[in-house]
Amino acid sequence: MDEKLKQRIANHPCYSEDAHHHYARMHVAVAPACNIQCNYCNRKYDCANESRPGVVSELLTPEEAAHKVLVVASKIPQMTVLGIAGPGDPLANPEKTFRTFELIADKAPDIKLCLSTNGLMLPEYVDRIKQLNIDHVTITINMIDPEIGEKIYPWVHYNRKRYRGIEGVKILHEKQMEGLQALKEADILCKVNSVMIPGVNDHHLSEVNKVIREKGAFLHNIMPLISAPEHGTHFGLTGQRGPTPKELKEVQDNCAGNMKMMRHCRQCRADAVGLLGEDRSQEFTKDKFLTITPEYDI
Ligand code: CLF
Ligand code: SF4
Repeated sequence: MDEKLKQRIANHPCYSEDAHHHYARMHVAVAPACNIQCNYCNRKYDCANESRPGVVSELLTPEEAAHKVLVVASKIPQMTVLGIAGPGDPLANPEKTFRTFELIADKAPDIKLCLSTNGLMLPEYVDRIKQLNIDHVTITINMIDPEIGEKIYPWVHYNRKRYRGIEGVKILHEKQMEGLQALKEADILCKVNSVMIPGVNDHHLSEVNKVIREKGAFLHNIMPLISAPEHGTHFGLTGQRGPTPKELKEVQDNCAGNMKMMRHCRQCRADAVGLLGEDRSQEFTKDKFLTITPEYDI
């Protein structure tokens, strides 16, 4: 890896395995809406593309979010990255998401900005992402074959219309590929998350890996499906299981010869705060951070 690239990931705990021991990230939950349906998601909870399902995050306005970032930065100096990852899809809430990034770029310019999306609206926003100097974008790509996608996504909402079944999946797939390409052209680092769903896309993920590698993704994070009936997701209710640790490792190992794999993901909350694997979100709930330090009021 060249020096410049090393610098770009040096203090990002998700993009650099070394960094995750020393640097913290935080998420702000400003993006409630979503434009697709994943069978592993129940909208009452955080976006399971990047987050632990079954967790409800406290929604913030962009101003509250910026306030929170300043408070957390003052208490946790190792906090280097601010991510927006839900609880829905950040790019299905573009005003809220970009307003938050703008405020933070203005008030705390040293903090790296990070974004996670299902990719449907990505081609439309790559220029804006570049302008705001957001150098890390995650796309969740679970398939490159719409027939497999049909088992994962019942519908996609695009341009004010709902597309069911394979028609919707084809749009999603196209936009994900376009988005990935556009990130590459804009020289923005891209991580791809794939949720491993046994019997659905487990054997397909090596093909996903091949395509995203060819298109220039920097890192691949294969995450296990977490499916519990009490979360009320389609997969949870139909008894779809997640992979065993051994099955997950086998798929990751299979792809590892080809590109850099992320293996230290902790499937965070949409309002996570702290080192990966450490959950300090309860120290910074709205009632706490808004009253403790009113001087950060935006
Ligand atoms: Fe957040 Fe995601 Fe950015 Fe990291 S998390 S938006 S890339 S700053 Fe990291 Fe958490 Fe795994 Fe995500 S451990 S769920 S990969
Ligand atoms: Fe849920 Fe995220 Fe999928 Fe939207 S993209 S349906 S919030 S898991």
